[in-house]
Amino acid sequence: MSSSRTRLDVLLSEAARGDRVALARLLSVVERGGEPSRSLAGLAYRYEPPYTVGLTGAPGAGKSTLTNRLITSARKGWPESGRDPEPVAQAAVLAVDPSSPFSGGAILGDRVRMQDHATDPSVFIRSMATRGHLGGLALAVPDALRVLGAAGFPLVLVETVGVGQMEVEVAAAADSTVVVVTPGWGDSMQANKAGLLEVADVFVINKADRPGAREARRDLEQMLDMSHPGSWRPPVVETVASTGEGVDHLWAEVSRHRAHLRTSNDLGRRRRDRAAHVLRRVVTAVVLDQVRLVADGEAFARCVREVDAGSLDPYTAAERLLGDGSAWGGTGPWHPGGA
Ligand SMILES: Nc1nc2c(ncn2[C@@H]2O[C@H](COP(=O)(O)OP(=O)(O)OP(=O)(O)O)[C@@H](O)[C@H]2O)c(=O)[nH]1
Ligand SMILES: [Mg+2]
Repeated sequence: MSSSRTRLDVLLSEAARGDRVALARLLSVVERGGEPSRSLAGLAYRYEPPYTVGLTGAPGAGKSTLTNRLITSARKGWPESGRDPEPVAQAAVLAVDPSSPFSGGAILGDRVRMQDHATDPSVFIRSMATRGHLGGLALAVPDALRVLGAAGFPLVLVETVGVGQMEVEVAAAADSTVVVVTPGWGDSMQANKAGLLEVADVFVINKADRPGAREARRDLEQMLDMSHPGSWRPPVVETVASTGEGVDHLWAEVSRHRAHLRTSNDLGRRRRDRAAHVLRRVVTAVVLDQVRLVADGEAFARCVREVDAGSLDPYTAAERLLGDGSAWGGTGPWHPGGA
């Protein structure tokens, strides 16, 4: 075991014993990417991932306020496990902003909104940005979840700002995905309604104290009527996160979804699909890296000159560059335009 890996191993056991500084360090390793984050993945992926609840929605929809309340409900335990559910010993919150590489502003705002738990040692709150992780947040978030799992967190809430494709992808790294909308949401999310519908396991109409909640519900139910009739129809829950109204009900629906995933075997299938998705992304990122390496080389420059001079066509040139497969780890000859 290399020395950096030993150091990570030590940090991981410290984090598992409740050392929050060690845990924060490990998540910084994930964010920074590179060799250390690969070593860390080698350790963290051996552990069971935490149960992950994703919350996504437009900026200002009330996700952080809702997350803050949801932790309180969640700590009481999973309602579907009986009348006196076992409390969830500790929970973590990851706040992710895919639109910005640095989330300093978001950290501050989220800390304020989640201050109910700021001094609670069994709640860990952290903003995530990517500074160098290969594949960006789409890979950094799953890695961070594994680190939290290895540190012994049974439950993680992931708040993602935004409703674009990237945000939806980050949200889809969750076991249960909660899509947060507000009254009058329809117009602002026209572009990606289909994407949201695809990932939502539970819909929340937050700010239900404002006019238009009933119309928003009608809109959502209509959309759900027209979409695929799977075995799980996403429930629509109304909440007022600022007062906490409806939040226990929301948690009960999340819990019901978790029970559904378990009894239908969908949890295993989802996690396998996600592993395939993550692996595809890693392979893509590695291949692109190799392409960059080839394109920066002297042989490539020589080929460019020859193609430019008309003494070589680009296909033969590519074959020459990749032909013996050495650039791909010796996996055999490359054939342009065919499998
Ligand atoms: N009226 C009303 N206001 C709410 C409700 N929930 C949250 N707010 C307010 O809405 C504002 C935004 O709430 P946040 O929780 O920061 O929303 P967010 O979705 O996390 O925002 P970003 O992380 O910036 O995307 C705050 O001023 C909250 O107090 C609600 O149910 N009703
Ligand atoms: Mg927020």
